[in-house]
Amino acid sequence: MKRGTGLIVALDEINVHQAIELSRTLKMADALKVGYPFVLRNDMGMVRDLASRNKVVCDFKVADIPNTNRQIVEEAFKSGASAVIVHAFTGRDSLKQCIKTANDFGGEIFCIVEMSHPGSKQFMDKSTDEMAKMVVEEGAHGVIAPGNKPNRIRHIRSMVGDLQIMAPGIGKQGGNAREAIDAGADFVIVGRSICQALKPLDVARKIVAEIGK
Ligand code: O7M
Repeated sequence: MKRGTGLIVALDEINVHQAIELSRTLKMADALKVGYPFVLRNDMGMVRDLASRNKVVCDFKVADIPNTNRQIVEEAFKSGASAVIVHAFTGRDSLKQCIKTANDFGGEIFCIVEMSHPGSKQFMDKSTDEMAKMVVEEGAHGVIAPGNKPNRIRHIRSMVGDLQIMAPGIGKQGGNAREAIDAGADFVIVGRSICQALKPLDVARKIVAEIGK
């Protein structure tokens, strides 16, 4: 993904009108991230609409057998996504298929290797290193690392070399954009702190200024 301001806005918990308005207002964002809350509440047509104005990252946390993964990733890219987020824990064959499909469309795959919520420790964090190693070996474009755990971003950066890192968990989950970038993230993903603000543009500008410090 092309890095401009380093801000990606997660369009969660908003309706279709707010999404359209935000997509027009938040032009400084490098991308808008849409996931299940957004797509289930609206439809994939809205993704197409957003993708005509902004770069869109489809956060479908793809985690299935290769054949099903292929279909999900295809639909995302057909709708104009620039990147799709997939889980790494389903293993090498599932990941390989996602990357192959992305390459067919000229799109990018970002893999989750650790998460920002406490439950990540229970199973996922135990396999972060193995997953990060596989992601590099298979040629994914980047990873998702917890933005509220700078030490973990630093560690994941040391594992993935120059792959891009997107870091969610900023603001509402306690993370700080500047600290996440300093620790090695290329992008921060911010949802509620921007989308639920009375003045989303002001908050977005403040975060972009923090990133740029
Ligand atoms: O800023 P928030 O907390 O309102 O939103 C954060 C967004 O990032 C929201 O869309 C989450 O689903 C997502 N996210 C995390 O919060 N933590 C993770 O570990 C991973 C993600 C994510 O985007 O995964 C791809």
